[in-house]
Amino acid sequence: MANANGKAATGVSEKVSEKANPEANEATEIAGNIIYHAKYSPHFSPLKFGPEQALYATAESLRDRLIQLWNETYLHFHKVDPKQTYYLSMEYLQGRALTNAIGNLDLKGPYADALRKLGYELEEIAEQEKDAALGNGGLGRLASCFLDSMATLNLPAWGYGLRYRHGLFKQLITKKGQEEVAEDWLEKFSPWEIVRHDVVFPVRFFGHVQINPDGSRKWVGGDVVQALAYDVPIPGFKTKNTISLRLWEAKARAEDLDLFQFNEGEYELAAQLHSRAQQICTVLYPGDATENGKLLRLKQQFFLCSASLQDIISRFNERSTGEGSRKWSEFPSKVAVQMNDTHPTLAIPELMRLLMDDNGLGWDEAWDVTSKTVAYTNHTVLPEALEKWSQSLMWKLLPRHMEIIEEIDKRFVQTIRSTRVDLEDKLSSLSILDHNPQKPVVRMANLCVVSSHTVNGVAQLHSDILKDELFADYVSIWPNKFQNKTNGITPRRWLRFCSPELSDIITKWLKTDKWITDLDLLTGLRQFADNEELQSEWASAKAANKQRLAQYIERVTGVSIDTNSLFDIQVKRIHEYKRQLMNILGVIYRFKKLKEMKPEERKKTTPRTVMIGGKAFATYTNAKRIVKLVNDVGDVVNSDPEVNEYLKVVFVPNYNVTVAEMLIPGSELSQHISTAGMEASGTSNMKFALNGCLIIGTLDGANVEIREEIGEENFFLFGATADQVPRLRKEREDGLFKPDPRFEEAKQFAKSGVFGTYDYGPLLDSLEGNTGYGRGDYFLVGYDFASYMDAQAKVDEAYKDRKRWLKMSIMSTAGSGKFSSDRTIAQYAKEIWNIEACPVP
Ligand code: F58
Repeated sequence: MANANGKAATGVSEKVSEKANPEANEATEIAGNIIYHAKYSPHFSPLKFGPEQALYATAESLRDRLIQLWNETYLHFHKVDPKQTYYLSMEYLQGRALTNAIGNLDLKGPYADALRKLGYELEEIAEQEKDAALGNGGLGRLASCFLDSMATLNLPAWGYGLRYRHGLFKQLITKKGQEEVAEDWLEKFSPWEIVRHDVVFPVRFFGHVQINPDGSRKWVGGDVVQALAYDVPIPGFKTKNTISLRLWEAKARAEDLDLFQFNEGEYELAAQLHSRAQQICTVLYPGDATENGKLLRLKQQFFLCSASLQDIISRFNERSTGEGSRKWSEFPSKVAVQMNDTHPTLAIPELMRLLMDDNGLGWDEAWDVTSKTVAYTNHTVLPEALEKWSQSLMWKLLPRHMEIIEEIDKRFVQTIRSTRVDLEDKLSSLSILDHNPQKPVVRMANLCVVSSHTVNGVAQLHSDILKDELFADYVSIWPNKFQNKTNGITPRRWLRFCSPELSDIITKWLKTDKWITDLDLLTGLRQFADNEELQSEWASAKAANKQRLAQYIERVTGVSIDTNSLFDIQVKRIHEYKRQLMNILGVIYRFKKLKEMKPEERKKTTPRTVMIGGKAFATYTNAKRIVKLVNDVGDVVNSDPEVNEYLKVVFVPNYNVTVAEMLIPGSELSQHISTAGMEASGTSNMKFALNGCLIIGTLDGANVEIREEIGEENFFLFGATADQVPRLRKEREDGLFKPDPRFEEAKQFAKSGVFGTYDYGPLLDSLEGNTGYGRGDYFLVGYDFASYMDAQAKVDEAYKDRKRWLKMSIMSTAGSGKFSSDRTIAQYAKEIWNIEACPVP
């Protein structure tokens, strides 16, 4: 390397000599270890030590330590042999790992100094990292927050997922609106993962069931691919415990390449299995509009379940060496499997199959083990999101599993028939198999409920809806199976690391930083909410975060925003039930009114910057139209010289974890405005509230609990309640709905052509009429619009009173303690998994 001790091209401040030192704690040693990696774990030609090279070398220096901690943790778990939890999830939205690892290992100062010696700022290097987006939205991010809490709470736990080569698409905003581009987090490589060449399991697809002379059954034939493990270390905060997110990659074996065919020039044919194996982990959530797409998604789900369970079983058996083999009946006292939604449901029949066909257990024994091991978390009540797989597809891909599912269903139906005659007429909806002749399907949620020992919702309201509506009949069968576990977020990533300024103020006023792992301590801020000194420190931290955000917005959109305006943010997946359309219609109305005002009237208004961001599913047409509308409104409003001092509208492109870490600390108002009863929980609402951002929202999901915790006077509430929604929909159908004139005015204005030539007719038509597909305002935008606008007016008033606003902001943070994922995970551990902390000494 021309100049290993720093930036070759730009020069370096200090001479640092390379030295391998995985245990380095102090800046000079760390710098030496970084340079060692730049030199001896090279991924680039040796001439340059630019920011990118510095990132990889820095990450590798941390990885050394993480590997060491992981090994210690693994050995300790092996020795103590506690019950362990295995979290099965098709999604993890990990985001970047560098700042988080440095922060959790409590090495920020030394790493910043080390990099400075090498001529870099830590922040600059952190910026180089790609955002690992192996998930769609809230469900995936929840899984990642949970891993952080499991590690921090020293719980013996593992995350299992898939190593998608391309995570969630990158969103480009063009004249046409959203365009999707393949994401490239592995294009170079990920410095965090450790490939485990000794952890490989075969996973079969297709084939048939062979019946042996003794009556036992065996799944044979078909394609067999290999699942290879990659471990991503997950450090806990200020603890040695470092757990693992094990991601599976699909591979074919060398012998699966048909050399004869290859040499005949039949390259594709020769490598068929290789290419089919490769497809499995190519993308997150392959489009499932086609039969091929459905097959691939189902393959992904099974691949995750089969590989993970084989690994879990092998670990269970590993412990029996020397002590005689372990009894299968002990399995549930050593293993808890949590299914993150229905996506890993196939874990149920796969565990049954492995126990019966590979390990010789009888049905009753296998069922007892399985049903005491698995638990299911539901994340949605939207009927279109409840997974149903075609029976014929399942028979084709997983013939043995379909036999098992049929048997589970048959036994369940028999039990109900013999014990609950009153439920006879409910059986058609309670059974797992739906034999509807048009389209026979397997109802995955029903399979989960029937087979799991525990089923939980993700916020109190959502869990109540599950119990009272979706799963009400099951509750009458198993009253104790259903629980609530209100979601949470990790305070490390979502406050300590993304807003160090605000964190330092909190620590100063609470006189301790223990709140980082005991978030309820934030209530201690309440007593100071009126304190002028705290308020002024709070305001300057917020101002700094707003400044940083404004620079970011200008860089990515070219729009310059006023840091004195109210920063109003709505970021989440674009979905009609989340009602970004209501937000933008509100903005349109505001714009129209501003246009109509005299200049001196405008001066009396509260200036706002409305930021909206989120990805629309590639084939979700109305969601994409909403993205286009927001962008078009922004173009017009932002270039209007009369108005743009008082209103700016920005579509924040490519919303992801990293962008969230920039937006949330700089937010002052955030919108969580779903139709009541439709958002299971929401988790960004918690992140915003924790960062002292006020919420305008409906009584939906976790908003209800956030409002309870922070106080109703600190929450801008509006809208119908969940229990009113069915009646309001009925009234609409009956033609009884009378719209607020502001709503009509906003829609008319949107249609008038002021925002360009794009045809918004089809989008806005969803708000018209009383019935019909895609019409009749199913999400009640019209009904809620009036109270929404009234609440917005209250926001404008409150913002004018700076002291009042700051007090509300402090009260938001102070009341957010409940929403730590540490609390959520402690509840899962105690009330569902029955596992205990196992701290590495
Ligand atoms: C989300 N679900 C809920 N699903 O919508 C949200 O209210 C909740 O806070 C969060 O889970 C965590 O519990 C969610 O993100 C998905 O992304 C599905 C993934 C598979 C395809 C369909 C969407």
